Amino acid sequence: MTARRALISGITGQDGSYLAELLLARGYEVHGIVRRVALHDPENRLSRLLPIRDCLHLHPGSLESYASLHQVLAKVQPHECYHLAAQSFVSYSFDDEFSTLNTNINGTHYLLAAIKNLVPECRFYFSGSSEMFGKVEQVPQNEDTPFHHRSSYGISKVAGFHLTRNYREAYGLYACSGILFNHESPRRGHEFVSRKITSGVARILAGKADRLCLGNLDALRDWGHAREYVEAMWLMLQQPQPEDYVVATGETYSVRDFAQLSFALAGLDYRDFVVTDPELYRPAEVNVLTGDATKAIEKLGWTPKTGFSALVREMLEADCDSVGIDLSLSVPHSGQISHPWQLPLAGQLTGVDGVLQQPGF
Ligand code: G4F
Repeated sequence: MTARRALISGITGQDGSYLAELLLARGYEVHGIVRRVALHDPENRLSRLLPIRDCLHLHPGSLESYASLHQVLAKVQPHECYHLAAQSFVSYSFDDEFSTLNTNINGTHYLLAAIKNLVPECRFYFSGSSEMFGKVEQVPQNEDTPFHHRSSYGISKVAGFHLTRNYREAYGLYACSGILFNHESPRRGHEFVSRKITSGVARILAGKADRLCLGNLDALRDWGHAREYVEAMWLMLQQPQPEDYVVATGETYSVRDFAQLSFALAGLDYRDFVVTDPELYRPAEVNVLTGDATKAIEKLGWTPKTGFSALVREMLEADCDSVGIDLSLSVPHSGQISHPWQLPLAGQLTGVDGVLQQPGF
């Protein structure tokens, strides 16, 4: 039997690399769309893929060019297409709305159109985002929660979500969106707050920095592990019918919680090192996100496994390793959803309204 072919846009990123590993393990022939320049600079631009590089088929292409995407689709003829590529840094979308909107909306539209024209049987996954809920109109957020985006990034994701739904309804494509809440890992880009914090703590421990500048410490996020979230993507494309799903842990913590725990695990007090910089605040903030993944849990059989403290610890350990520090952590490691208030922290971790958060499900 010939292997199923999967095509991933954004294969070089955090999610793309985990998804490629998952698909290879499941026997897929895995293809990825990458910028041409990446093929000439693999050490830097394909760094997350280096261990599996020889098992992948990489094709040059750009979200800004319909012709290039058409060419790749025509050549690969995939059974499944995972569209993960985007300008995904919310802050940047305030600096350049035009490129975020153009790249993200057109890229999604081009891929959908090429699939419709060339391989209409191909199953399509779109990476939606909890940023679509923005100024939330309901807590927790599920598939029925109205969108109230707060950035051009959020607008671009809402547009991609509606394009995906429209291609499903108008042209009969098997096309669905995952509405993914924040998901992190040691492979997270350094521009995102989680990695900025854990790599910042590692640099402080290594004597390479003496402070960490952050923006809004009170923003609340629902943080899960990226490796588990890509499993939900795959499950979405294995169902009898295409549908949209929220993917989240149901637990919410603040940026301050993240910093407090990271520093505490390193034996430090975040208040001695964290400096807030008004320049890092966003013109329109998403204050709180909490996902309700009941539908994914019940219909896909997906469950979040890594809790907040295990996630922070894994990221911190990896960043410490990379600066040559062996962080001998004394706190217990269950690997399951765990509750940071069980950890020996200097202060208490607080969630919405200052109340310790309970699991959402
Ligand atoms: O880590 P962040 O930049 O992630 P954000 O904006 O929540 O978006 C991430 O998750 C979305 C899913 O919900 C994805 F769609 C999106 O692509 C991305 O992966 O910021 C998290 C929070 C924000 O409230 C921000 O204001 O942290 C706050 N923050 C405080 N100081 C900071 C900083 N964010 C960054 N990046 N850098 C700071 O210094």
